[in-house]
Amino acid sequence: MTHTEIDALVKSWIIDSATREANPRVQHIVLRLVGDLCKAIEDLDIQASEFWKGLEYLSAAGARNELGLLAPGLGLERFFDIRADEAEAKAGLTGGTPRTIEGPLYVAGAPESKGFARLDDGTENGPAEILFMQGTVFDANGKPMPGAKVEVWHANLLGNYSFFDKSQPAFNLRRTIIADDNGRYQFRSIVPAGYGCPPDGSTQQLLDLLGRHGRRPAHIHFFVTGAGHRKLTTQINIDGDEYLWDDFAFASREGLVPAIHKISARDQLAAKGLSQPFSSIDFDFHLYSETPAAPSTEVERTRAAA
Ligand code: MBD
Ligand code: FE
Repeated sequence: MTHTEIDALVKSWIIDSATREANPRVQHIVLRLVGDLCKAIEDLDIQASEFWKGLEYLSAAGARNELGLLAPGLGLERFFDIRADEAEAKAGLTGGTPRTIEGPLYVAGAPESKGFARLDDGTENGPAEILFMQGTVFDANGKPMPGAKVEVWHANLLGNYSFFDKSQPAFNLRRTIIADDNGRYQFRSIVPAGYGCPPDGSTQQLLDLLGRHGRRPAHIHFFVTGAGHRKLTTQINIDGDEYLWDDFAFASREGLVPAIHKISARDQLAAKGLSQPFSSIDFDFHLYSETPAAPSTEVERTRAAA
């Protein structure tokens, strides 16, 4: 069939068959997606068995709750970031901290504290490198933002996230820190390890067929919010990771790889009450003012809550 014939046929199925009031946005999107799929079936001569294999794949991925992992693995979550960047550039917003994807592993409701939090429960103290990370949240005018909210979450030494990994205590390596009177935040944690897709899962199954790995470099996630400002969703990467520029989720960005310093001077250890060296990262967040000129950065999606 020609594409024109396909368009007419799909319109008859999706639009002309309506007998009741429809949601026009849903009609528009479904028309487009079904039409594009039929054209792909035609152009690529996709066989019925291949089509059903694809549906079964998506069913299995959904049943395993892996669609939120598949999306970044196919670059789709990154694509929304590229578009959000374009929208902000068009609205004249520049100079803020780069965004990068949320990923599927945020959990709402982490314990909240002012200025400082310790994220780890100490159980990985032996093999782990202690990490202190600190900085200032700045508003759109470059002024510190007391009261800004820094939500932080990251993996443990096995690359696993609490809540999804039931062997960790609730909210391990997850906290909400309210910036202090100087707009400063600081936390103590451990330097995380990189993440790997479940080897027996749906996402890895497809990655294997694509000849790809399912690894992410070690990283730390953030939501940063402040009154009158656009929500920032971002991550920092741990410099030196072998996957730093080879992330299966395409989330590494210039500007999100801060220097990580090894601190071993006696007085600096003493100041932290430590007897072993630790790593330190300084990283500031720069937010944009809320504006109707660019779509909201508040993404509605179902998130876990513990
Ligand atoms: C992660 O930790 C993550 O951040 C993403 C985007 C995908 C899988 C695991
Ligand atoms: Fe992650």
